[in-house]
Amino acid sequence: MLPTPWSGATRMSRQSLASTAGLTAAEPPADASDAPTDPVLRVRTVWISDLHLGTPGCQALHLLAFLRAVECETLYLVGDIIDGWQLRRQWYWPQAHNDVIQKLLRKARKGTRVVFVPGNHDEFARRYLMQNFGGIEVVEEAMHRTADGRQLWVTHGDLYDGVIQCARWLALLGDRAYEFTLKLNRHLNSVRARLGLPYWSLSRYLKLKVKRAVSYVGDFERAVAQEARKRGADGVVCGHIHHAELRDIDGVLYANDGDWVESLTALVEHADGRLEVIDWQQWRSRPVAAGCAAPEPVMV
Ligand SMILES: [Mn+2]
Repeated sequence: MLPTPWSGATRMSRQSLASTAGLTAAEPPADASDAPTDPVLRVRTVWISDLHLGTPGCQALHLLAFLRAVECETLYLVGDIIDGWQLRRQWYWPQAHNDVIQKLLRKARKGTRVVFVPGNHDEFARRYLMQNFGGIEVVEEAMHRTADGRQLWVTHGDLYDGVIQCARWLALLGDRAYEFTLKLNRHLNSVRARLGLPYWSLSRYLKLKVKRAVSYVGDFERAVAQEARKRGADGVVCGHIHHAELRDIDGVLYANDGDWVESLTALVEHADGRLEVIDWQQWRSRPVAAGCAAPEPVMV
């Protein structure tokens, strides 16, 4: 007899809600012997961003698995949750994307504090700041206090992105261009071959792009860290550049929760205030007995 895939997570959810006093580190359930092997990640806080629901790129099934496995007191949705830019061009909304929304609403209903900080792709939500949708708070930015007393400023980050700030049209173009590039690349070389042209080195072109991208990422990280310091925060939690990270930048903690398009990552705060980047692919395949931490956790 097989248990339903996530019955374990549901049972644990009730248990931990009943004993959230300190949300102590994960303990095996009393009936561990016959419990399904699905892991449960019990933490104080979770930050996820850049889900890009409404696009084919969104890894909704992995995201659902993560949302089912994780339990927290507070869940921050750090922007680019629903991709309004792409939905306006073409409607794409499969069942799994609906399921993600339902899961988020359900968490809010069941007692998780869910806070939505809109990003640039879901900037339409910025019209509804300070409102509440089915228990989900919509705020422009947030200040989170960790269990060990640190103040973390929570923002999507696009407002500190030079490209987006200086030329919105360029950013929109860039988003579209990225999609096109993927399609174009497939056809490009067959066309060139037909025209009798030699193979064009895509890799050389990309290397050049990456070099520029590295300095772009560095600029972005420094800009948000500086802004956090201005606000008197000890650190910043953001998303936007689809690259999970946890490190110190000139005495300010820079935390990026990554994305659910490519990297499938989240940022979590443990009961004691410790922060960790969860790589979902790695985490779900780790041995269950190992407790809460990922195999090689990055912690600050
Ligand atoms: Mn963004």
